[in-house]
Amino acid sequence: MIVPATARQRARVLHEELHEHNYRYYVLDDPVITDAEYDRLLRELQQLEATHPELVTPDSPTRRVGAAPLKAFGQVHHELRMLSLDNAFDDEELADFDRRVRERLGVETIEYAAEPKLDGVAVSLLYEDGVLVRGATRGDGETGEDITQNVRTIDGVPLRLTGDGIPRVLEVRGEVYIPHRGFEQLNRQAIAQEQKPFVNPRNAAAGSLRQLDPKITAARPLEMYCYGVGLVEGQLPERHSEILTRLGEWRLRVYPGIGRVQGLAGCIDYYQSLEQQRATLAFDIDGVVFKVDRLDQQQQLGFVSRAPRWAIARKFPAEEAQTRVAGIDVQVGRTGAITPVARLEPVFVGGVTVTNATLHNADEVHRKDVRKGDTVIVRRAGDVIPEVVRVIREKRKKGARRFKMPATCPECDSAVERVEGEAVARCTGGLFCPAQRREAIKHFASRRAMDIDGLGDKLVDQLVETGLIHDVSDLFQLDVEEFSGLERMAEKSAANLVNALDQSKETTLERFVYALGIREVGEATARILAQEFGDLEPLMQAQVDTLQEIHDIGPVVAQHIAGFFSESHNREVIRKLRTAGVHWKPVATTSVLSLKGKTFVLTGALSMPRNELKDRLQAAGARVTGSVSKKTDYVVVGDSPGSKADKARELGIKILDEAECLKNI
Ligand code: D41
Repeated sequence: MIVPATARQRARVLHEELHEHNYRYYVLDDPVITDAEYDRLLRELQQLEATHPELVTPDSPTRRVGAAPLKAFGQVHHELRMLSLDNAFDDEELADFDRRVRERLGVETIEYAAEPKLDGVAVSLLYEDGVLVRGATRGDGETGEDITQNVRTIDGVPLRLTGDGIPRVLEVRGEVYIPHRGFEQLNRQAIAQEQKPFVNPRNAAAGSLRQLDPKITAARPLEMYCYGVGLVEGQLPERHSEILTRLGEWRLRVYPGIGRVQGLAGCIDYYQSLEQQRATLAFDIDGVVFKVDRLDQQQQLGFVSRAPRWAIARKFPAEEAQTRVAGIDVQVGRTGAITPVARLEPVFVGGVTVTNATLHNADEVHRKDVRKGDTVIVRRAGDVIPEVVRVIREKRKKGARRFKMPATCPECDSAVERVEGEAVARCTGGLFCPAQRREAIKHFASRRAMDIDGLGDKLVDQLVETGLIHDVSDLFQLDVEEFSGLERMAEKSAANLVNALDQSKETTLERFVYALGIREVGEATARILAQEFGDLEPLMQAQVDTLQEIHDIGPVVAQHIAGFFSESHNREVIRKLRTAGVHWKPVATTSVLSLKGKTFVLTGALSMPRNELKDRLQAAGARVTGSVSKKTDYVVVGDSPGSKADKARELGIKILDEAECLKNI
């Protein structure tokens, strides 16, 4: 059948438009049409192609999905070997690398291209006359698997390059990965469908590319950044950094923050700045790659065995490490919650030595099946508490016993209870339990509660152990002499402590309510209670029904609050605290504040400590939450904001910078 010229022309226009919108959406992150409009154009092209199959080309925007499942992957021989990267684990090794390069080339300073080392899967894309004709995994560097139909489903991978000077043959190499947000969503789905969640984004990316059915790959949130070229027939610039710029111009995705730096010092600066940004990046990176920028110098250097002499990966300190579980203890928290903790053989992870890792609760221990003596992978990300990721089952010794939650509290022998439907087991000892008492006092003294300077955890342990204090009100009865009798407590620090205790007596109602440590009453709830009741007496009198009527306070929390104040022991402690001089100004409950009821999210690096801005916003009646949703009114964005800013834009939420925000307070 002959295709009418009008249909052919229309198909061409649709190709152009769809490629353009795809590029704007997935590469530039700056779409100019709605998803619905995009779908309309795509459907129109699909219909045209259905009527006139001759119009279907391999680079048609309709060809991303639709290929039939394969029986097996074909093999791809890499014309030019895909090399691997040498590693440098500290600045000294990096300096050695730089020195070797300088000596071989006989020059004083080297210009390096610097780029993040993505933690994904290395992939090769082959373009002929600008059209994507093949995608392959790295494999052993020599032979990989043909995953053409899978890479086609990755929206950020152009099916056709656009622009000037595109080589006739261009092999592009890069890293396919799954960003954090996509990973979390993927695992939520997996759990909802009762499938095993992925261990980490890299495994998820690798698994997604290895699907024989491209429809499965298409449903995975894969992305790609290009880091270099392989086989080329045609002209390219003389520098690595300029080649990457050209790739970007032809609409391939290239990381926007690639640097060109001078010498070792420049490399170290770049490394440090990326390490700082690491937590705010939308994807996992495990280091920085430095490459001699000039291609003539690269050529001169050549490679040894499988790695080029002109490139090195400066790795971040490992966030995961292997160690052994010396034992599993349980810790009793402030509210009696019993948390199993793995005691580890000390191991250096993510820049610190780790000796304990939380196991969260009994279900978690059993799910991961962690046992005493096991070899485990521990992980430490940023400031979070280290955790056991998984057990290496092959290394388990015979006779290793499953963990059992103790039936009685290890601290006070009271019964341990687990309420139906709750994950947490609790000691029923209440303030009879020394562990709960200790933790309650630590909480009371903490910075965001009563802020008693100099009353650290170790000191509280001593005070409770020696019987000097029994509850928080006893703190205010101690004098310099009594404090200086304690271990590692000089008279000077004892005097400072008495002074700090004295100063802490002047507080606010919300801090005081928070400091009491009522179950599930965090800072936000304490603030609401202070604003609603204005002073402590009406709050202490409030019945469960009254409390429940308050917006944001549910039946469980209401029960905890009323329960706390109904206990004579608690009322007595409060009375003693007030007698000792703890006081606050009543809160004006009727005053209407400018930001009352508005929800804020803070993201990126601000010029003031984040908690300070949070305090000021809350003082003005605003709520400050951690994640962006439709209910968010404003997102305050600092330097290097992360995915929260993207999400705000996506949802059309108003974005303020710090200065604009302060003006509103
Ligand atoms: O981001 C990466 N993971 C990355 C990997 C990168 N930015 N650059 C790389 N450069 C190379 C050379 C220098 C050998 C072309 C690489 C890799 N290789 C690589 N990825 C997996 C194996 C090797």
